[in-house]
Amino acid sequence: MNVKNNIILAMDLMDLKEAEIVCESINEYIDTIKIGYPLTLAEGLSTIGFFKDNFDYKVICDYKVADIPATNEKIANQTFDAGADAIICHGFVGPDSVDACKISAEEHDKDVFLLTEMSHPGAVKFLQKDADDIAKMGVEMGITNYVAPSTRLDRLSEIRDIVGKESFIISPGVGTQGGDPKETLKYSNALIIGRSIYNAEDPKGATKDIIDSIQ
Ligand code: O7E
Repeated sequence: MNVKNNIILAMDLMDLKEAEIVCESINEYIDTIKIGYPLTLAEGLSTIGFFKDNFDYKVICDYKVADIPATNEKIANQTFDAGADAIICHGFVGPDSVDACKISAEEHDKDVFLLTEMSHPGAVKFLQKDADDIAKMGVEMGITNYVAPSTRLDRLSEIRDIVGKESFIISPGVGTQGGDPKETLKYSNALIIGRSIYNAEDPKGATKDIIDSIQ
């Protein structure tokens, strides 16, 4: 996936009008957006089409799909039928569940991202110890898109080593959660950034500052 300026906007505002205002202000810098449960539950699945029709964005649906294969398949099919370009699924549920999302993505000619280790402190308790194996599973399954944290560069670097330099890694945790944009891009292909942009007094200026800092 090509991501303009290596920045994916994590749009977790829960009002579509407010989201639209932010997107309009930073439109020249952004061509890829990640939406998740906050906005989808507040405004509906049609938000996917809204961003595609009005901004021509690539839309990554962060539904962290983590169910049995039959249910994952239904969730992924609904998401792609609504126009998503990619879906994010959890890896801890195992290969059969991940495969259901992968097959759905292939049938729709879209992408699947595998979430390895998460960026928040609590991820250290359970998820971290299995994250390398999740990444290895992804490689064995032929998955080429991954999510790994910007908040722990040693872990991000290790996951990069496992998935290889040809894989595409996107990293949340920059800014508000403490991750550094430039350091993260030593290992990652794109940054997922939410609050540092959409909560900024001047989202356009905040985005420009991040872009300047990574050049
Ligand atoms: O901290 P922010 O505001 O910049 O937002 C980060 C976004 O990335 C937010 O939507 C959050 O749900 C998501 N995220 C993490 O913060 N940490 C993770 O480990 C994983 C994600 C995520 O996006 O998962 C799938 C990519």
